[in-house]
Amino acid sequence: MLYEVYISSERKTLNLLSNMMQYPVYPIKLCCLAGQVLDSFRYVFYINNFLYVIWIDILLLLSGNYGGALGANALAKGLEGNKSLRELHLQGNSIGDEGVRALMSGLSSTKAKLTHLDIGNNSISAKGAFHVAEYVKRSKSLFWLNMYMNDIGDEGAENIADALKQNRSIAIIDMGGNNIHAKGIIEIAQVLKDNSVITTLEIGYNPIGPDGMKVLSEILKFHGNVKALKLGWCQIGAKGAEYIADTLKYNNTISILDLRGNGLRDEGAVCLARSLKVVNEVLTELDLGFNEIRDDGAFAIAQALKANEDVKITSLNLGNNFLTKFGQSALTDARDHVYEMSEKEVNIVF
Ligand SMILES: *[C@@H]1O[C@H](CO)[C@@H](O)[C@H](O)[C@H]1NC(C)=O
Ligand SMILES: *[C@@H]1O[C@H](CO)[C@@H](O)[C@H](O)[C@H]1NC(C)=O
Ligand SMILES: CC(=O)N[C@H]1CO[C@H](CO)[C@@H](O)[C@@H]1O
Ligand SMILES: CC(=O)N[C@H]1CO[C@H](CO)[C@@H](O)[C@@H]1O
Repeated sequence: MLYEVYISSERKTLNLLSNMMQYPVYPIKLCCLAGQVLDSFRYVFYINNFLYVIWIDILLLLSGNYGGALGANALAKGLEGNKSLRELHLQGNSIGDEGVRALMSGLSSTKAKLTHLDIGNNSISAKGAFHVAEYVKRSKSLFWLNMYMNDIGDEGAENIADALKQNRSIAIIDMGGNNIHAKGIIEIAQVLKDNSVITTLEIGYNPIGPDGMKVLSEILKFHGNVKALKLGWCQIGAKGAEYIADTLKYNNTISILDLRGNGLRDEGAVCLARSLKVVNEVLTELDLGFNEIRDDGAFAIAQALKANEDVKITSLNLGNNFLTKFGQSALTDARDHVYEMSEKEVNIVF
């Protein structure tokens, strides 16, 4: 197994090393064999007969190295008792449910204050999600959790939701591509009723459908502090667009909204345009790529941009839709109009 290791820039040894070598040496990125670091999360080496010990801050197991359950076990053992590690990136290493159980157990007993954990693409099912949830409940430092491209399903989502209700350190969470349906997303949505810490929620590539979108939208109307909401390829359709468009009319915090690949069509685009017309001072980036939107949808959005002096959008993606040159020039006109009226630049892609 090959690990990429990033080393603390704070340690005395590094300063020493820096002096020795007459140039700043950090942040250092080393590639080394697993065995060299796994036992203690230190990296030991000699320069000019001096022994250097460096504590490891960020560990990244290169994707596709096949860490497997065994690798995760070894890693878990190394974790126990160590304080230096801050970030663990293990995406794409076939860790599986058994491996993740060992790993979470190691993380639970380590003194390290882990802030970033990436276990994306690791064949983790609801069983594994249970162990992740148990760890999340106990962690006081975890800020960023990435579980994309596993298969935790609705049951796993419920476990994670349960953990997020109990503990409030995670601000950025990615559960994209986990076969989560409306049932699971409703559990996650409930968390937001009483959580102002989560600011980025990525749930793309989950078939939440209009029903999931409805509940999430209702809750986001009055609750939570989500600034980036990523819902690409969630099968929400025009109906789902109507729900989220309605939410945007209320006071909320959503600044980045990704609705790519949701079959919104003109109908959905018109709903969103209606909201853009009356509000939204917060929304700055709207991504509507891959949505079968035609000229009518583009006209509606162009009109909304012209009509709303307070609109704060700086980036609007309508790429990979069905616009002709008529829809495109309406959008270009709207962009020029906004610039003339307010000197605000809107970057429109089609
Ligand atoms: C997922 O991980 C496997 C190795 O386990 C790798 O071959 C594959 O490319 C990864 N997929 C993505 C999209 O990263
Ligand atoms: C909406 O937000 C503004 C500014 O944050 C605040 O003054 C206003 O009271 C809020 N309105 C509602 C209905 O929450
Ligand atoms: C800094 C720290 O906690 N270091 C410990 C890491 O783990 C080894 C054994 O696995 C201990 O000997 C170190 O003291
Ligand atoms: C940051 C935070 O909320 N930490 C809490 C996580 O949950 C444990 C157990 O419920 C608490 O002890 C922590 O204070």
